[in-house]
Amino acid sequence: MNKETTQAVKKLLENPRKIVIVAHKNPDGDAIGSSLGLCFFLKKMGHDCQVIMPNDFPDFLKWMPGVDEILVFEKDLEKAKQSITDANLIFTLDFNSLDRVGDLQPLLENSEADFVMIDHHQQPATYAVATYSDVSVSSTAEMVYHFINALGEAEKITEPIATNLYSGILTDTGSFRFPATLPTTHRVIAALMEKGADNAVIYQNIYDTFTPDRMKLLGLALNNLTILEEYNTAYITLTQKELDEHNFKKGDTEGFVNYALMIKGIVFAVIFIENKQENIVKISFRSKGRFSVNDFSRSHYNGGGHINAAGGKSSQSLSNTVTEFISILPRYKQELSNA
Ligand SMILES: [Mn+2]
Repeated sequence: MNKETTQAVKKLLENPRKIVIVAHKNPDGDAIGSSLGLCFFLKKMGHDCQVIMPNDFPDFLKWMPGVDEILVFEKDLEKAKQSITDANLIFTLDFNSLDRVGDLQPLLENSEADFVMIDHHQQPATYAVATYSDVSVSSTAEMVYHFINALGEAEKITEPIATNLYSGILTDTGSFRFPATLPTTHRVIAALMEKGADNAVIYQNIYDTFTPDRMKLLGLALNNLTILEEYNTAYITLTQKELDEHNFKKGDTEGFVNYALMIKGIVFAVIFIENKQENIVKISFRSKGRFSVNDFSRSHYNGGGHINAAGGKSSQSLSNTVTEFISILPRYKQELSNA
C-alpha cells in the first residue's frame, strides 16, 4: 500500500468509526477470510465493525473464526440495511465495482459513508476515497495483511485474524500453486503461522470436507470430461439432472474444473453447469500460461475475472452452449498452442 493511501486510511481511522465490510456476491474463501480478518483487526483498533455478504456461502467456509457474526443480506435483510445506514465508513473487499454485490448495490450507492477499497482484480472503479488496488497480489487476504502492516499494527494480529487471512490466501492461490504466489506471499504466510494460523487444520477444514454425494458427483464430472487435443482444451459438463441425483448443494462443484488442467498438455479448462432455476448455464474457465480466460469470457460469455480464472454464463441450452463453445475455439487455435 503506498504512502498516500496509508495516510488517507490512517486519517479515516483516527477516531472510532462505525464500519461495515462488504465483499462480492457468491463469496469465496478470500472474500470471507479477508473480511473477517480485517473486521477482527478494526475491532481491536477500537472501531465498531460488521461484515455483510450479499448472499450465502458454501459450508466448507462456515468454520472460520467470526463467521457466525456475518450478516447475509438475503437472509438478514433488515439488520444488514440498518448496519449500512448507520455506517460512516464502508470497506469493500475482493471486488472493485459496485455491480458485484447483487441487491446491495443501491444501498451502497446511496450511502454517505466514506469508502475504502482493498482488491486485486483488474480495472478498479473510482467510488472509494482510499483505493488499495493491486492486481499483482495473490489475494485480498494478503492485501489485508499488507494493509495492517502499512499502518504499523502487525503486532495486533491475533490468532483469529491470522487464521482468516491464511484461509483467504490458501484458497485464492490454489494452495500456493498459482503464478500470483510470490516470495512475499510465503513471507506473509510464515508471519501468519507465527501468529497462530495452523496450516494443517485449516487445510483439512477447507478441503477434506466432501460429502459422499459430492465425491460421486466429481466422479461423474470426470467421466463427462471431453478432451479437444487440437486446442489443448478440455471441458466438463454437468446437467441439472446429474446435480439433482447427487443432492447438489451450492459449492459442491467448486474446484472440479481444475481437474481438467491436470491433464498433460491441457492449457484451457472449462466446466459447463446447467442451472434450470436461473435458466442459464454457469461456466467456469481456467487456463495455464498466457491464455487469458478473462478476455475469453468477456468476449463471449458476459463474464470475466483473472487471466487464469474467470466465470461466465450462457442463456442457451447446455448442448447448444457446448456446440457454440467448440465453434469459437478455432479462432483461438494459435493462442492455445502457444500459451
Ligand atoms: Mn480474491
